[in-house]
Amino acid sequence: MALEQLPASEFDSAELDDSLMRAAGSPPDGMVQLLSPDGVRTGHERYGRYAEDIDGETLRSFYRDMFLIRRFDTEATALQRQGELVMWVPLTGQEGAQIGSGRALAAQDYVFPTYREHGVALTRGLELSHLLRRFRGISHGGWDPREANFHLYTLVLAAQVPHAVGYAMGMARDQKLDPSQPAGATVAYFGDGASSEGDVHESMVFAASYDAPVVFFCQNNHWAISVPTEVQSRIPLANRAQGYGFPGIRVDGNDVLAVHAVTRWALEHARAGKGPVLIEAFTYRMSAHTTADDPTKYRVSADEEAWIGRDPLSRLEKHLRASGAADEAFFASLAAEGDDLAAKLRADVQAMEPPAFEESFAGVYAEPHALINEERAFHRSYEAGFADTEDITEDNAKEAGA
Ligand SMILES: Cc1ncc(C[n+]2csc(CCOP(=O)(O)OP(=O)(O)O)c2C)c(N)n1
Ligand SMILES: [Mg+2]
Repeated sequence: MALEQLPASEFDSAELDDSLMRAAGSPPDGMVQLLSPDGVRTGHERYGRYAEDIDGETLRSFYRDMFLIRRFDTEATALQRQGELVMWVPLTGQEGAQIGSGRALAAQDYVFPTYREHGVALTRGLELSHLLRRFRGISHGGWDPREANFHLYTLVLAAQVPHAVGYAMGMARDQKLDPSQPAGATVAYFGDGASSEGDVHESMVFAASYDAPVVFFCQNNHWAISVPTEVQSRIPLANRAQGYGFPGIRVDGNDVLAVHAVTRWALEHARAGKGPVLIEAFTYRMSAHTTADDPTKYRVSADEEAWIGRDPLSRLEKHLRASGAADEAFFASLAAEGDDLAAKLRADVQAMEPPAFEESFAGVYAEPHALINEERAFHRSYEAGFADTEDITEDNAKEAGA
């Protein structure tokens, strides 16, 4: 095909039907919101009561979490640019969706994240530098998922969603066997792009059939790398839940309070054995897909600027200042805390040691496994083949007169 015959862009939005654009891409009526972009707190007939007890102190702590994870994200991006990380996946813009939902979790709940859920990791108390181990290329995982009920990052789109359903079914059965244990639920995080994967649909059918205690939490950040949401769905993603027979809620993902309220409701619903819920958090990926991506190639800056006006941090800051819940000293001390966190993160990353040989093979199966034994033996002999490489390099250098 001659170059001039190629379309200017793979997905020309102008060619898409107007109603389709409205359905999937722009904020519709009926989206749950409890904090307007100007920082004004409002109510909601159904979900408002799930935020009634959120006072100034809790709102300050929501802000603190969002601020610190954004600072963490900025530092991780800088570390990648300086060659300390192989790649980084920024979360900027999605702090409200992640902190709001993460802070609704109970200790016994279990999270299945994608690769971008740094904010949720913070709410689970995960040591943040551990998130960077994989991106430094020194670990296949980086943490023990059982310690904070936070599964390893999953790079294969939607692969974690069936896991979340199966785990939820197991939790429900365990709880039946031992009713003294608190009922728990799982949360399956995935993106608007991943929502097109068969794994998500199979999971939803299965979860509905067995009333699994799972919350499907879709962050619609408008992009799957360079593909806009409009291409993934002709209807709002939350409406898909109806087809599976369980509730679907579209929430303003940049409103931490609204996200918190609907997630609390959904988790209660799931833990009570009433079955799954789909939450679509309507948000925006304000940064690149990863540090290997250049969004200027496929989206216009006017869109990015419009979303800056809906920033989850500045809307809560406006509310905290206007309501008198936080003063200048609060923001100043938080900025200092963020800088300390960034400095510690940098030091931790630079001090990271490569993993011990055995570690790469541990944790794949719960018990010893013949295949793993074979692979470990192969790699040991493979690495042994390089044993004299250093000497050879030194000899070559001597010969070359270095
Ligand atoms: C099964 C599979 N197909 C393709 C990819 C390549 N890929 C990585 S991220 C991505 C886009 C995902 O978009 P979305 O689900 O909206 O999540 P986001 O990155 O926006 O958080 C694609 C296509 C992959 N990792 N796994
Ligand atoms: Mg996306």
